[in-house]
Amino acid sequence: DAVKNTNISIIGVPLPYGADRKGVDLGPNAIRGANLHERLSSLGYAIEDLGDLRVHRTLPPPPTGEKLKYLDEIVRVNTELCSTVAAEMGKGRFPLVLGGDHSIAIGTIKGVLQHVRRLGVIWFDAHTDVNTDQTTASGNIHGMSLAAVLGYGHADLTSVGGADAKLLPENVVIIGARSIDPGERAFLKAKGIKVFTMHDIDRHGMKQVMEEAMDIVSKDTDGVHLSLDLDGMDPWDAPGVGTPVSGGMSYRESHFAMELLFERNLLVSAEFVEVNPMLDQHNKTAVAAVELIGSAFGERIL
Ligand code: 4U7
Ligand code: MN
Ligand code: MN
Ligand code: MN
Repeated sequence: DAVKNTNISIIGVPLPYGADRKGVDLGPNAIRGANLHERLSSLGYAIEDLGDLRVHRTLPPPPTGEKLKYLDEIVRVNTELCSTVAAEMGKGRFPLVLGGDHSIAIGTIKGVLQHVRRLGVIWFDAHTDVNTDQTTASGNIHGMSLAAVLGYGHADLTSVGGADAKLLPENVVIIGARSIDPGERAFLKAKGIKVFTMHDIDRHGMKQVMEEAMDIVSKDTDGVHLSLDLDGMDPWDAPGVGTPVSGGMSYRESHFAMELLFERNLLVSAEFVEVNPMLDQHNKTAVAAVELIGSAFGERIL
């Protein structure tokens, strides 16, 4: 009745380029500042904080209409993240990655895949992040990361950590979606990816949604990764995100989901992304991230 691995390696990735929005690079330190270490230590985990990966601070703005903005730097950072995550898992440690924008899921997941070939993924998000260079309207790579780890999109993105390491669509579930682009809708349908939308959460409740989701991601897999975009929560509770969408998961719904996840003991790795302190109110979103992490690692009300 605990996360199997009690040795956690924290990896900060202050990457803003996938969102093309200033401030999300400050996410890792905002999360640390909301007492991440203390929360995990008091739960009995042994923490090692590896600090932040190096990200170039000054890059020229991409040309207008660019379909893959800041591709080279995003690929460079994700490649480094992939090796870092793989190395920590090689030491038997649990990688806890702090974003940064959601493009970092590419490096995290590709790194985890080096150790857990049959990997399940729970993708908490208002969005589904399955655009490709062919379908994107924004050119923002944080909207393409799930497609990339499934093996679709620009070759520079899909080949991070090796093109043949990829997720299978039947091992992925998306929870909390309420903003899906037309090209993404077609992709999700074609690949048969299970999406629990906000409508499904309203209709069936978080308990049933999480039970079904965990059944799916644990079937024929050897571990589960949690990729949690804070914009999955309602902007009332998590205002510090670059692409807020109304009607999200409530404070309790999202906590309850994490508590249920802990009970099933499935996680081998996790990342919390898209915290933007420049858009936040009183560090509310970073605090929410730390509270969700606490619940996912075993914190209980009583
Ligand atoms: B996030 C969007 F068009 N789909 O591609 C896009 F709505 O990681 C948003 O979930 C992507 O925050 C959001 O730009 C990416 C848009
Ligand atoms: Mn999102
Ligand atoms: Mn996302
Ligand atoms: Mn976002």
